[in-house]
Amino acid sequence: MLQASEVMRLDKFRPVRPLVGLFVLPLAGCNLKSLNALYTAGSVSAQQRDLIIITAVLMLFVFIPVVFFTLFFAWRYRASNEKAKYSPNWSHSRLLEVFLWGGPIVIIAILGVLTWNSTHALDPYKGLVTEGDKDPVRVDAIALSWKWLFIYPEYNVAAVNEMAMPVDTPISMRITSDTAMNAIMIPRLGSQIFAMSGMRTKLNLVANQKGRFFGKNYQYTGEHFAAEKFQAVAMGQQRFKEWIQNAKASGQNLDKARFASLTKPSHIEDVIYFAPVKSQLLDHVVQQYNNGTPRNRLTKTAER
Ligand SMILES: [Cu+2]
Repeated sequence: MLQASEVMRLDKFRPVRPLVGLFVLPLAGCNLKSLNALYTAGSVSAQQRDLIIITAVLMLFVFIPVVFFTLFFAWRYRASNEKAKYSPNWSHSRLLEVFLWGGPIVIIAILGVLTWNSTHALDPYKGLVTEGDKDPVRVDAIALSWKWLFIYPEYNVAAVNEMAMPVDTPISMRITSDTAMNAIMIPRLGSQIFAMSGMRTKLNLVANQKGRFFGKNYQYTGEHFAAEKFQAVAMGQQRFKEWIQNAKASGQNLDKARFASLTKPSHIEDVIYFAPVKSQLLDHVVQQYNNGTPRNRLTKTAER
């Protein structure tokens, strides 16, 4: 029960209530937990989140004084304020110059060091080292119209719309597209990497907690763009083995004809498993755009 005094206090906010509602309204369209890159589920995304927060806070050191002094000067030097000194010939202040230049220089210097270090530390092409030095699980992702195909070349299985991953284990992805340019991203695990036909890009990720994480194409491709989404499922080691076994048992043979039909523009709502799958499928998809050449100059630059 609210005390009478508390009701009074709440009432003070009555005039701003519609305003608060207005600001909160756009958030109603978000599923915050699955879309929010700040709600991290892996060490890569956790470091990216820290970067976002640190840089935002650094920017506040400029933003807050600028907004404050803009309003302050407008108020203080208003025409009706006769106490404020009127000095039309004023043009220079050493103290102000020190603040106006010094602040940004310090912030840019901090941002520069931060950017340099984190760009190298969080290079998506760099293999991840996790506790216990676990071998990474390889996943080849191919963007199709309008679905994602995930191939597990070590197990000769594949899945559409679902990317299984053992928890606390590095995932080493190779990415390409057999359609328009796409960009793969699982917001809670971090890193958006582009998928382009004839090219092979890479992404290293890790999930440090079990769960289902929303993933999708984040590069606008036109009609049916919204359908290009999938679930990344992080599970225990034993469950992952079962997932592979299940895919092997219930899978359809992903031969040339089946793959050709999969590449045709279509919506697939359910998860489809494929087995057996050629472990070199991604390479073949890349090569078909390069006259069958195993590696063109573009993929060579993408590979490090
Ligand atoms: Cu861009």
